[in-house]
Amino acid sequence: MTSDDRSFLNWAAMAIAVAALFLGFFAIGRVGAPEQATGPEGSTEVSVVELSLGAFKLSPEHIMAPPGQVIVRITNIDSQNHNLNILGSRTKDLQPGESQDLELGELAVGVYKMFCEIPGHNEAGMNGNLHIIMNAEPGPYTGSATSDGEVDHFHGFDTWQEMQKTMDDRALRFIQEEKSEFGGQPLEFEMVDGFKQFVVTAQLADWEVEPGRIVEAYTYNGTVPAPSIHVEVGDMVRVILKNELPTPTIIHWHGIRVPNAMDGVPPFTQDVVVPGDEFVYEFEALEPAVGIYHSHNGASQVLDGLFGTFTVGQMQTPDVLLDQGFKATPDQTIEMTLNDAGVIGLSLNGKSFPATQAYSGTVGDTVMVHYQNEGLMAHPMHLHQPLGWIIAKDGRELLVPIPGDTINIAPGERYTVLLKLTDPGVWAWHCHILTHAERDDGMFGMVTAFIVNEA
Ligand SMILES: [Cu+2]
Repeated sequence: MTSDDRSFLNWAAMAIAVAALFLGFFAIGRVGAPEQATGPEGSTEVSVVELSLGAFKLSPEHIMAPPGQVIVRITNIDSQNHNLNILGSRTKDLQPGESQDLELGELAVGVYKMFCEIPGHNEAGMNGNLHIIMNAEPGPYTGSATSDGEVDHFHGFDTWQEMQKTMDDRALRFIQEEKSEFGGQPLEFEMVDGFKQFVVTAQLADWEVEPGRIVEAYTYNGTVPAPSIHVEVGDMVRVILKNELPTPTIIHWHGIRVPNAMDGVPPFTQDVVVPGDEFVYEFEALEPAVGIYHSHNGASQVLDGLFGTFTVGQMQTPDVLLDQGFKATPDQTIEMTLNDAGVIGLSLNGKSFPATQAYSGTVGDTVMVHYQNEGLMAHPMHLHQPLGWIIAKDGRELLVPIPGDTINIAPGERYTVLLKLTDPGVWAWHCHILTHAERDDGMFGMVTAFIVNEA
C-alpha cells in the first residue's frame, strides 16, 4: 500500500469516526414523527411570536407557531445593531431598543431558519429556527409540547437519510476539498543594530474563512491569524508596525513583559498610528512567555483578524511528565487561536470547518499545544485522545501539571498543553459547546481532527 493509499484510508476512517461522533448529538432529545407541509387548512388565525435580539444570540433561539399567518415581533435588546432574516423577509437594521414586526404571511408546517444578516453575526451564533407545528402554541419552541406530537426530527429535511447524507457530505468536504492558505506561519526577522527586527503591516485582506466564504479581514501581513513571532529570552526585539488600514491602529503585547511606553494602549502609552503612518516598538524579551500581539483600538479590529501569537523561549516539559515518557523537546508545537465573532466568526486559526487544518503525528510523539482565545466567549476545547496535560497558564509554568481532555479557555487566556500520542486513529478535536461545532446540516466552526499514525 502506498503512503497515498494509507493517507486516504486514514482520512476515510476519520470521516467515519467524526460523523459517528456527531451523529450522537442528534440522536438525543428529539421525538415524534416527521411532518411535511400540510397546507394552511383551518389556520386562518394570526400567530404573533416575540423574539429578542441579544449579543450574538436570538432569545429564544427556537420559536414555534401553528400553520397560518405568522408575525414575529422582534426587539433588539443588545447594545449594537442587529437585523433578522426569516425566509428572505428581513427587518431593517434595528438600533438598540428598537422593535419591528416581521410579517411572514401564510406558513406551512416546516422548520425555517432565522439569522442576523450583519456580517459575522450569523457565524457567531446569531441564528435559530422557526418551527411551524400543527396546533403549536405561539412562543418559545418546546419540542414535543403539541397535542398532535408533530415534531420535526429531521430539522427541515424530508427523511433521516437525507439529513444524514447532508451531514456526512459536509464532513467529507474536510478531507476532499483543497485547503486554502493558512495563517500563523513563522515571521522572519532581520538582525539590525543588534535587534531582531520584524515588519508587521496592518492591512485589509480577503480571507477565506470557509470554502466560498471570503471576508474582508483586518490582518497583519495579509493572514488570519497574523504570522507568528518567536524570540528567545534576552533578545532585543524591534517590530515596525506599518498602518495601511483605513483606520488608526496599534499593537498591544498581550502577556509579554514590556516597558509601559511599549504597551500599545492609546492615548495613555502612545498616540494611535494613523493610516499611512508607522510606529517602532522596541523591547527586550525578558522572560519566557506565551503571548498574543493584537490591536487595542476597538474590539472589532481584533475580532476581524488583527491577532497573532508572540512567544518567548520555550515552556519546559515538567519532570513528572518526563518520567511518564514525554520528551523534553516536543516533536511539534501547535498554536491554536480561537475566535467566535467579527467577520471571522467561530473558528480555529481563522478557519471554520471544513476549511480547518488537520493535524497529524506518530505514536510516541510529544506534542505541545498553545491554545489562545481572541474571541468573546469561553470555549471548552476537547481532543478525544490523547489526554492533555496543562503545563502552563498564560505562559507561566504550573508547579504541578493538570490533566484535561476538555480545557476551557476564556477570552484572553492561554493554556499550554502537552500531549503524548499513544493510540493510532483519527481523533476529533473540537469546541464542546456543541453549537460551536455542529449545525443541522453537519459540522462547522470550531472542529478539526488529530490523526495519529502507527509508529
Ligand atoms: Cu466554543
